[in-house]
Amino acid sequence: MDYNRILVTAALPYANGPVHIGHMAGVYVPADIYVRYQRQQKRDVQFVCGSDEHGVPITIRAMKEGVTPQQIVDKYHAIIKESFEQMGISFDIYSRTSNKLHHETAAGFFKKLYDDGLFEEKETEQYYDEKAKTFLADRYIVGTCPVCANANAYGDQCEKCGSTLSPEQLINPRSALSDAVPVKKKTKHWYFPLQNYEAWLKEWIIDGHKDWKNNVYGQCKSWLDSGLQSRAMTRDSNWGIKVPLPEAEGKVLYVWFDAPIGYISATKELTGKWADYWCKEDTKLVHFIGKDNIVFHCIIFPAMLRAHGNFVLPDNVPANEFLNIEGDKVSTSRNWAVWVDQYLKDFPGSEDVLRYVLCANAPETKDNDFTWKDFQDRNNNELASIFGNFVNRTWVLMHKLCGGKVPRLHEDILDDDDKWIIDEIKKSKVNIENLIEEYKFRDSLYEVIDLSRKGNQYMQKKEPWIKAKKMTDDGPGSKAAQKEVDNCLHLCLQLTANLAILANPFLPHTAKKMLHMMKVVDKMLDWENAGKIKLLSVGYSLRAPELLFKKIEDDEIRTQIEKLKSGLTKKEEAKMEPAKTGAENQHSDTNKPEIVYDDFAKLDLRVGTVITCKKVEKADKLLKLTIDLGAETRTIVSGIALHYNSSEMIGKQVVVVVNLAPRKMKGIESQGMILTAEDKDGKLRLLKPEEAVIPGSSVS
Ligand code: B3M
Ligand code: ZN
Repeated sequence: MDYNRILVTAALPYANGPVHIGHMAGVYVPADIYVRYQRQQKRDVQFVCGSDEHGVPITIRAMKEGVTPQQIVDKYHAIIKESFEQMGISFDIYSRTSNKLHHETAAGFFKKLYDDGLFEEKETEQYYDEKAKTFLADRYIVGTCPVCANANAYGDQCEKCGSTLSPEQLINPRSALSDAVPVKKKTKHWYFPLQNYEAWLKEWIIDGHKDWKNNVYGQCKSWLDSGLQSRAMTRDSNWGIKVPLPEAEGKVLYVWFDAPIGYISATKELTGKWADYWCKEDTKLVHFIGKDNIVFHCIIFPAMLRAHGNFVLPDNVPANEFLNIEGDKVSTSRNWAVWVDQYLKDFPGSEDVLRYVLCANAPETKDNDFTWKDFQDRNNNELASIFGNFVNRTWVLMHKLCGGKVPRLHEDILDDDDKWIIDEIKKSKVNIENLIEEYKFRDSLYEVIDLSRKGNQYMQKKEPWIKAKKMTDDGPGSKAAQKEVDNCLHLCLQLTANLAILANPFLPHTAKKMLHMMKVVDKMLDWENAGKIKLLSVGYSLRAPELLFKKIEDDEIRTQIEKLKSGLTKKEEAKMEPAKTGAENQHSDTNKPEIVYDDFAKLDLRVGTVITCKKVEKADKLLKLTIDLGAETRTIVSGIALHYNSSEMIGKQVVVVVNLAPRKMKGIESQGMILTAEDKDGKLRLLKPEEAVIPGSSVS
């Protein structure tokens, strides 16, 4: 299908805190690269985003800061917007879901589905806080995690072990608002029957979108394979968009119902032609998101759009995985994060360095790690030493040997090296555009740097500074030498102009500086100019060189690492230490009290062999295994589904704690626990004997 316009959306960040580099790497930098490239292609593209200002994340934050939700969203909306602007994330609109237009649009959307009879009304029992006189959303209920015994697990998730939970599973639940023991109370809600769209979704995604990234397609498939269910689209709360029904006092739209409609409202706010982008079949709709948003963008929102009718569906949802920091998961509660607003204060003028590092290291196919050392290395060894150095050498030599003007290209003496570099420029353009169209931003950025590397190689081979010595002789060689110097610098200058075009999607601030040095207008950045070697006219005088990238010193990096650690408690810092030396398991907990042998001997650990293994339905992280323990077989539910798939588990030997009291998970009784260790990427790895042993062998 040929498209006539492109609508790009980037996930609406919750206005409950500043954005960190994980958000940037996963969503906003790739989206911006894509959009800038499309604009250079002169395609009709709009880029919409805004703050997500509803839902529990906002009210929780307000509670923590002791202010109103409105104060929270006003504060963080401004901070986030500013960070995006400074980082050069070039939204056509950055809106917010508290806008009147959005409230009307989302409520209208709900009303249409309601009027069409597409919701199910259900009365259920939910936790209620009698002290605070309010129903408690999952996040407002805390209690002990049934999986890892963390005393502060939330009603929807345990942040310590990552298990997905429901409030009923928590041991000793209590209200996060008042500490009261919650009671069950009846409440009515409107449910969207996703199962009615299952057959259609299967056809649309499983058959129709094999082109989506593996991580996206795989997650969708696993959701669809385990069957869809009705999902409540309303909540008991007074913060959000009021449910537009007279009997719905005290109820608001579920934040994941209203937030994606925010893309539509933002487009409405942006242009009177919003319906072209949302309703015409020849629109290419692309959602840039992080992996935790996949189900909402690939299943729930498309089903909503389909139910409503008259909307286009996403052509692609290039979701990224997560970016860890210094070997550990980003955690806003532990302040283990690099905040963009802070970065911009500490490294003014280095927006492109961060864009570069985040793209070069983007978690496109798996979780990836950001380290300050890698940041420094990439800046110093790639941006400064390769890209910056090439441009700077070209400029200095052109001023010294060609009077500050673009020299002629003498076609009669073009040699193989000249032809090679001309060819490389052309090839890079084609490679970069193909890779960007396929959402492979890391690889495309690599091509940009590689082209500048080739520029350096070319110049090194040509050695214009040596030839320049002959230019000062009066002999017959002087003219020939000048011609060779002219050709080398002519081509290096044309290469620089090409680099500005090709680098612009990734490094827009740098491209702008390069345009200034070349004294050319923005128009030169049109993509159709890339690959050409007649961008700068002969005789045109150019400005003095500007420093594109400066080296980052060790102490700047040290300061950042200290800053990162300063947010941690002493206990957490002690835990981090081994990671820095690389000596031991970085997560080893040095804080558990000493035990005597008898304590250890209480554990009955045995080696077993996995006989069957199946994914637990409606649980992202759980696998159900049957394990041969020699004298018996046992059923064990283990939270390793994100790290092992069921087929690869079969036949593996594992270490099992067999005398652990059984407990139910998702309705299945788990009769023991499998031991794992976490590797540096946060992946769980099984513990197993070095060589196979007889099932049932005890571990001591
Ligand atoms: N605010 C979740 C998030 O920030 C949510 C995205 C909404 S996109 C419509 O991860
Ligand atoms: Zn837990």
